[in-house]
Parts: sequence; C-alpha cells; structure tokens
Amino acid sequence: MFKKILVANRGEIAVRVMRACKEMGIKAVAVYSEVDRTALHVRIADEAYCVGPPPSSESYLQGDKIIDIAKDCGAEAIHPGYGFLAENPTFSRNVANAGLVFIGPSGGVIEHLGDKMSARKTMMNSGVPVVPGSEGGIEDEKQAVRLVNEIGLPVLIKAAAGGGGKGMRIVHAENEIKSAVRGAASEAQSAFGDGRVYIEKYLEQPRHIEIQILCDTHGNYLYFPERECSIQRRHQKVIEESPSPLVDPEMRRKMGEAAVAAAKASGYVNAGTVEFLVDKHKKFYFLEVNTRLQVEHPVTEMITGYDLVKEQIKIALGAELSIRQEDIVPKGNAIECRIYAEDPRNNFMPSVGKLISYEEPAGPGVRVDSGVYEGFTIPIFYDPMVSKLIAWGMDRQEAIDRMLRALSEYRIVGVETTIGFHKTVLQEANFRDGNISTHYIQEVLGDISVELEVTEDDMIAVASAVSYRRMKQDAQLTIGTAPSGSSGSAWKNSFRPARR
Ligand code: MV4
Repeated sequence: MFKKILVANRGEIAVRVMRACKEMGIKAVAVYSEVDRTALHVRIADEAYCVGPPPSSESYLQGDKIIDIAKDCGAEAIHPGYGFLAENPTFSRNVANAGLVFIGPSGGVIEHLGDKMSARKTMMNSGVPVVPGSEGGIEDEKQAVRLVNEIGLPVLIKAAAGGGGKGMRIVHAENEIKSAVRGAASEAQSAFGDGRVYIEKYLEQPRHIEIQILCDTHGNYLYFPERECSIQRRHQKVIEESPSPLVDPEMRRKMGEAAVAAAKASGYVNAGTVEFLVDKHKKFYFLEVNTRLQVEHPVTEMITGYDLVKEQIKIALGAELSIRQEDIVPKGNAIECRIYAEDPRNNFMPSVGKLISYEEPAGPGVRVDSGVYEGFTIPIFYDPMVSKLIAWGMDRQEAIDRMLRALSEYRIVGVETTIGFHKTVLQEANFRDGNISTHYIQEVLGDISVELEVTEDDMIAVASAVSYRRMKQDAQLTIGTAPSGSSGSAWKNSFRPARR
C-alpha cells in the first residue's frame, strides 16, 4: 500500500480524499494557496505545503511545482480530485514521468476522451449508441447543410474541445447553419485554441443520466447504478440522485453494459463516468466520458456502500478489483444538493465572506461533505461551493423528506446560500414526481428569484429592523409580542414565543 499520498486540490474534495487515506493508514499531504492557509483540508492533512499565491493559475494549477513538492516530501502518488489538474493529460503524464502514480487514467486516455469528436468516433465503432450526427468534423458549409438534411432539424453544433456548453449552437432553420458553424468554431478557437466542430441531432428536453465505472489494470470493468443529473443551471449541476426515477432494472443493465463497452473501447483505467443523454422515448445516447472522480460520487456510495476513493487508490496501486458486478446492488435512494455560497435572489451571484455562524445538519441518513468550518472565510478565488449535502432513504420519498429536514437544520450566517432554492425544488410537484429534464430549472422555476422562500435569517433581519424602528418611535414592541393586526404574516407564525 502507499505510505503517503499528495492531494492536489482544496475544499471538500481534498477533505474527502484525505478521509479515505486516513482510513487506509496512508499519510495525506495537502497543498494550499496563501489564502487557504487556514482551510479545512490543511487542518486535517498530516503535512501541508504552500504552493503559491491565491489565484488558481499560480497555485492549484502549478502542476510542476506540485510534483516537486510530492517528490520532496516522499509521497508516492498524487490524487487530483476534480477540477484544477484532474483532467489535464500533461499533468497525468508528468506525474508518471516523475516516477509517481497519478490516481486516475493515463495522459493518453484523458487526451483521447477529452476530444469529444474522437471519443464519439471510438464509441460509434464499438457499438455504443451515439446521438445521430456527423462521423467526424465539419469541413465546409456545404457538407454541414448536407448533414443537416440527413439528420433533420433541429441540430446542435458542438466543439470537439468543448464540454460545459461552450462552443455550442442550436440550429432551428437551414439558413442559420452557416452562422452557427462559424460562431461555434470561433468561440471554440478562442476558448480552447481548437476550432474543430461537429454536428449532432438536437435532443429536446433530454435527461442527463450517467454511469460510474471502475476499471483496474487487469482488464476488469464494473458499472454502478445510474446517477440522474438533470437538475442543473447553466451547465452546473445542482441536484443529483441515484437511482434515477426513470430507469428500470433492464435499462440500468443496458446503460451499464454500454458504459463498460465505452471503457473497454478507450482502454480506460481507474474511476470514470460515462455520460448519456436520454430522450423522451427513454432511448439513451453517449455524450462524453469524464475522466475523474465526480462531485456527485457520494450518491453512488450511499446506495451501494462502496468507497469510490478507496477503490481509486487500490486501482492506482495495481491491485485487482475485489468487487464483482453482481455484488453491486442498489439499496434505497440518495439525493445530493450542492450548497453554494451564491445569492439566488441576485441571479446566483457568488456571495463569499466569513461564515459567522455555521451548523451542519446530521442525524439518520444524512452525509455532509464540506470543506469549511465556522469562522472560515470563503475565498473569492475559487468555486463558491460550501458543501454537498447528501440524504439517503429507503425510497425516493424518504430521501426527499430527509433532505428537506436536513436543509432546514442547516444554519449558515455570513453568506447567502442556495439552501432555500433547494427547498423550493424539493417541494415542487414535478420534481417530486420525477418529471425532470435538463431544462427543469429554466422551465419549471422560471424567474425563481422573486418567489424564493423567506428564510429565518431574513426574518430575523426584518424583525430587528422593525423592532429598532418602533423602539425609536417609542413603541413597546419586543419580539414575541407582534401586534395582533398582522395575522397571517410569516413573521408572526415563525416567532411564536415558547409558552412559559
Ligand atoms: C446535447 C443536448 C441536446 N442534444 N446534445 C450541454 C453540455 C455538453 N456537455 C452537452 N450538452 C448538451 N448536449 C444533443 N445532441 C443538450 C445538452 C445540454 C445539457 C446536457 C447535459 C446537462 C445539461 C444540459 C443543459 C443544456 C443542454
């Protein structure tokens, strides 16, 4: 077993990986930027080294510096978490070339699957269903028009180097093809330095369903029950769950086998995720492979009992998978809410700052993966995710009810958060019925900012202001003795004083 692993990340995922290391008797090494000196991942690490100034480009993205730190402190392997260097083929190669183990796929695999066009081609040649569309890139406009006539409108122009919605253009009419191809290509060129684009049939209101895979170096491949990730906002997932309310055992097996075929076709090793789009006829199509541990991996852990980070570490060590496919049996339902320090009333703008008061929910079926603590100041330099709240239940109903209970226990003062927004979604009829798509938030919640539930903290602020003003007016108002004329107000209902 490894004696020491360096975790090249910050926040909740660095903490998550270090927890696995500790349970396995492996020393965990943190790297941190100057602004993260007091961060939770530094506190729980066995050793920690400053890697540079606050901006990611000068710290967490400094691959060579991080490799040097790993060598100097005697770490044998590097876990990249997600984001930052996790899907950088050069970093994976450089780690290997330094005589260390990259806990993830090789640079070659990352590079191949990172090119959506080459990944698509590989899947087409291996019998994995792909969305109807071009076989390769678009060479000229004439070819684009011919392809569109073949597959039918609407179509989507996508960037080979894309992902996350960049360099994507929907085409509804033939006369839009030319400008869409040009627009997508130039956006891709400036964002990725790679202007290659391809065409797919545009699926309307698809669901985003993905399969976790584990592949060892001995040719063993496993798939896990699907994760439903359709609830997202601007290509950022918001709520994930497993299993999907849409998928039955037969579809689960078919998607799993397709994911394993995708893994075999690309020579995949370690943990990965095969993403699919699912149309209204429940037909699924390969979208892309994420060559990392994903944010939403805990829902899979909660319904199967396996620790995916430990499996990653054992695979990286060269061990053979000890799990058999038939051992992976889903039990109950798990839901994850990504709690962001963002203001849903102000277009989800980041709301960073000091966590003046911070109390996490607990109790049966609740897991909190967080990278913060009371008194910590969330830096402006990185993703503003505070934590992931995961609830497990015997069925979907219980998981939802537990999540609502946990959300109502969560107390965060000092920054705005998306907790109230999650409560709104979890109480919404379409969500509760499992009637969701990637357009859910946009279509069902629309302009959410005006109708979000008023939080207790809001009411305390309002009550304080009212109280202050009345005191100034020499009135006798104190909390708990609201005037009787205000019946029906949330203020009165929530601040009913305890009887003495
Ligand atoms: C699509 C699609 C519909 N049809 N492809 C968005 C990001 C990129 N990774 C792929 N995406 C999509 N590709 C076809 N042929 C709709 C989306 C899409 C989407 C996909 C997954 C999760 C959220 C999404 C939100 C909007 C659009």
